[in-house]
Amino acid sequence: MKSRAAVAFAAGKPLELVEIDVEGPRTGEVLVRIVATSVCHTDAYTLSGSDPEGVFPAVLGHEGAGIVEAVGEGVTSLKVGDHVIPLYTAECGKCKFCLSGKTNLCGSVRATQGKGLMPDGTTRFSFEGKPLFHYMGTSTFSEYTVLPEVSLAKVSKEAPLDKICLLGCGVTTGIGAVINTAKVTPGSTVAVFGLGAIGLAVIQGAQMMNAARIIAIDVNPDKFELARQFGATDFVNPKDHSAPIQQVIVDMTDGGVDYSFECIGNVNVMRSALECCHKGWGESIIIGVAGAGQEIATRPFQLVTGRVWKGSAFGGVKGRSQLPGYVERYMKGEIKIDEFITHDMPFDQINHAFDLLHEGKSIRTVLHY
Ligand code: NAD
Ligand code: AHE
Ligand code: ZN
Repeated sequence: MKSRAAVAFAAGKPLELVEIDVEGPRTGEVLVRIVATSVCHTDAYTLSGSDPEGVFPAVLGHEGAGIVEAVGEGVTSLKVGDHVIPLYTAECGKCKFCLSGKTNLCGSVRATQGKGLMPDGTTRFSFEGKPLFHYMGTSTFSEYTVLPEVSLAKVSKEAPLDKICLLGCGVTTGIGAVINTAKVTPGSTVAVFGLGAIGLAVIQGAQMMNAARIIAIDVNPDKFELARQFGATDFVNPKDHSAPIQQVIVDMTDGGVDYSFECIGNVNVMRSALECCHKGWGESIIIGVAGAGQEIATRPFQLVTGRVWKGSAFGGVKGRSQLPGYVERYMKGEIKIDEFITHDMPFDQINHAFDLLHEGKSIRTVLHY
């Protein structure tokens, strides 16, 4: 079938709006009509060429929501008409990872997903007869996309797809990192570095966990007002200080924070986030994605003296079993999503959505097909 899509033909170039060919679902696969998708910084990161797994030409996009259009042979858990959120972290329920009870990472499709291919090693997308790669197992920048069954969470039909698409990445990642990865305790002091959708969702999660003090840190002061609305109590612009930012935070908090979250993808800030943690127990969670070749550094003494460094992917959330609950909580007003959506536009304005993100003018832009 034909599908409208925004194709990344090469790193560092704008997406091109074209009509691509999409092959039907094979065994264990599902064809989905994406109704809405948003743009996450990780899409921009891969498009920039910094992602070691970035392959081109590809159909990017991983924060979407849609409706099942067709199912391949052997698909039992989904049927035509079901509402779904694509998952870049699959959940097969059977692999060593899924059975470990220790992680949300799933091994079932990850190897081929990282190569831009379906689990059988081939692609369902092509343009002018030449193959296009998939991305993160989701490729939501095509109106019709094919995913493995294990990469789809079935959600309530009552929920608006143009809002819950944000649960495909940003909102879930931030809230989940607080609840599942850090397990923030009531009364804690929390520092959040970077106030895009991820950082704001961390603030929302910290407020849900009754943190006493939430310090919002960004070099763009325009982000502070929304951070305040999500529950931040203190606001720090590193540009206003000559001292290293970790020292500023340590001085503000009688020795450091209980938890910090890096939501930028900057390895220098990751160090600051660790070093602003309290001696003996402070934990720092890396959420930001750093470019190829980048490495983190600190004095080992920081860890010897009790600080803990952790990372979080998709907020530690198991998509198929737990995302429907996030949708329900949004419907009950317990999780905010609408407040992240600063812009709404037709899908063909997708390059503008990338520009707004780069310029620091948007939190999330929802694109409608
Ligand atoms: P974003 O671009 O909307 O937000 C980043 C924010 O960081 C901006 O407000 C920017 O002003 C701020 N910033 C930049 N440099 C800074 C600095 N030196 N000090 C303080 N603030 C600074 O991005 P986003 O969509 O919120 O994504 C944030 C990061 O999280 C990205 O690296 C993205 O790839 C990553 N991410 C990771 C996961 C995961 O599962 N681990 C999921 C989603 C996104
Ligand atoms: N491809 C990159 C790594 C990218 C990465 O870390 N992705 C995050 C999700 S970002 C969503 O916006 C993640 O969940 N990683 C776990 C996984 O299995 O990919 C690289 O460095 O190769
Ligand atoms: Zn993302």
